Amino acid sequence: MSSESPVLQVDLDEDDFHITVRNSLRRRPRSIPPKFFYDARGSELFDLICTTPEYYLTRAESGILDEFGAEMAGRIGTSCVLIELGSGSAGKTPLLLRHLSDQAAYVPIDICKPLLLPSTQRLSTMFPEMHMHPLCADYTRLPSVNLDGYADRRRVIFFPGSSIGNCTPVEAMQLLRHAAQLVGANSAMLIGVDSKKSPAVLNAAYNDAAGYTAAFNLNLLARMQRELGAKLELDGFAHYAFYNAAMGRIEMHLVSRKRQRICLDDEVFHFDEGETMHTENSYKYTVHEFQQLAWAAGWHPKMLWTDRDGLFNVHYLSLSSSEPVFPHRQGR
Ligand code: AVJ
Repeated sequence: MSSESPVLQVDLDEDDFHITVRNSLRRRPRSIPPKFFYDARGSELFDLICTTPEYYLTRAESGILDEFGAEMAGRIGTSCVLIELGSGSAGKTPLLLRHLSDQAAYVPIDICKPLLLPSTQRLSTMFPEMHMHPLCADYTRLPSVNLDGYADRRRVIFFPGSSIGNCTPVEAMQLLRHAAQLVGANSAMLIGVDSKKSPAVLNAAYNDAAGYTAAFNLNLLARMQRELGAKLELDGFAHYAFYNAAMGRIEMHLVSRKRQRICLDDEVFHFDEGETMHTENSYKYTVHEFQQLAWAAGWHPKMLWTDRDGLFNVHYLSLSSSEPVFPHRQGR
């Protein structure tokens, strides 16, 4: 937003964490959606994960955006309204924004309120003429985005980081379908997707030697203590992440190291030794698999950029079938 600071809109359900944790502790097997990782501490830990040598995703995608950002801007249109899902600290976003015009607008959507305003303000300083409208919301619940005043601009969803991997393929298709309805005819999407590769590389990426991924996973329990007053022993649980090749996904769990209990409100929940709470899936897709999924959701894959080592893909999808298809580009 030129000269004024961006106004943060908030559209969050404050009870969501409490109700979800209670319901998931009552069920077996136990699982909690990964969106709850991202309180202030969790978002900070995620940024640290992105700096580790093992977590190749961020480096590969940043490399693609750095090399091909200008081409991407050409595809999406330099005066678009760019809606970023799960913008977080938006470290990679300038690599795209620097190729857009001052007429473009930027709508970052993130669930972590303490992060959203400072990260938008940082971008505002870098691109002072660009209109910015931060929205604090849970993008898995498809918030409505007010785009009055931008009726004539092309709407483009920017969904980097392979966050789509948190969804099952069926959920991913539904999310892509709903996103299409949200932005409407002629819109487009730039979406980052991690590819299938050797289990050794994948397992290392989710078990970094510095222990940030473990801390990120365990922070979910610490958050239950802090925000919900849950009584539990943090040391009683361990980080567990592995590539499930049959499902094509990384699974993260919190494993109970012994027989123990968690108390929430007045309810007691028992854990056997070895029992887990499933905290995240991170699906990996070949180019073909993801393009099939996009097609099934009503999007037309029109272009694709890959890093030199073939670790990561950024897909350009359009809702208009008449747009030409461009050749695949691979990094140097
Ligand atoms: C933000 C969902 C893409 O699955 O790689 C990183 C989150 N979890 N390390 C991913 C994550 C553990 C990340 N996404």
